[in-house]
Amino acid sequence: MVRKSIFAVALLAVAFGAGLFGLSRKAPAIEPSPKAPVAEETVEEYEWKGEKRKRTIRKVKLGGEEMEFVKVPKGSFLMGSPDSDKEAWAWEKPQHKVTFTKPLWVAKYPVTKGQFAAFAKSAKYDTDAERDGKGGYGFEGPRGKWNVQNPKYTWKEVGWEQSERHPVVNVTWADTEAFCKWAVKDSKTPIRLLTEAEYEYANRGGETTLYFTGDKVESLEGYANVADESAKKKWDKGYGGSYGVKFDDGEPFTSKVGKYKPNGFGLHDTTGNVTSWCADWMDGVKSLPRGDVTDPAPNSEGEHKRRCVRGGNWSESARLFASGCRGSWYPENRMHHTGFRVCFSQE
Ligand SMILES: [Ca+2]
Repeated sequence: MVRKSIFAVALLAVAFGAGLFGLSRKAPAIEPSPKAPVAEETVEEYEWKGEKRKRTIRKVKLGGEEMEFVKVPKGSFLMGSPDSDKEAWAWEKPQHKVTFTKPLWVAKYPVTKGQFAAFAKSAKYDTDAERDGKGGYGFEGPRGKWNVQNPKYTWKEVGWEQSERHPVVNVTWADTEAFCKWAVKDSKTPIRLLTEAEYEYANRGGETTLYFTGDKVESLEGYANVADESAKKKWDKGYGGSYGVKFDDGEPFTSKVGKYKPNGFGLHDTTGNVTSWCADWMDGVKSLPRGDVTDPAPNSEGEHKRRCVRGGNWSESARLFASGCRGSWYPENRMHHTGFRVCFSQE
């Protein structure tokens, strides 16, 4: 199922997308955005390739705990893969300039199992995998099949040990939407999924290389949880063998968020660990927009069959970690390698 990822374009019309909040500001009489409490900002140091940098953090109270958001500066970047990249898919081109006119607060990590548990408990929410009886995907070890669908697999159980700090998986797009709606209400902050343009901008962290760490996949060592040597030892034959990246990141499956070093903007796990659902629709094989765009809304074109995903995960390797790589799943897909990250726009 993973490999069926048909990659395509897509854009907009998500109930809680950037477009809606943009609209809300222009027409507050219709549905005003929630008034977020003034969150305290703190500055902390992190290291990017040996250089000391500072990131501004807002801690938003959510489900009785705090979720950290990092201020991603406004700015422009070249979205997509360059023509010189012959391995890139056609739908990653043409490269075009995207400009964001406001900073974006992006969660420092993907949503964790603990954060999702707080939501499920508070909202009395059962995920699609729990409700429809089909379940999600899991690993049947000790050296078994890595990709098995079974009703017993849900966000709670995946066949390997998960702590509260592991990223939540086995969630559908609708599950992420339910989480965001709850989060908006609970935190009074317009929390939502990232658009794919926002995701790529945040993931690149100001870099223009193929991967956010460099032009070679090995540059991700220490920065990302990928299909690596440790995965090869754990998985059944036929997967991981010729597929894995040639370093050992110590994690055959998902890993606790923040285990690896952050990117240039100070965000962790933007590549690898879990693939992230994005707000856009992405149907068929389409190219990226031609020409420059500013503050693009999530794509709403196409047949609305598939939602965009970004970032690559613990079960994938090489090209799928390229910052310009675009993928999509059916919104009802629930997989043990896909979770989500949230953000909110600068008020
Ligand atoms: Ca790994």
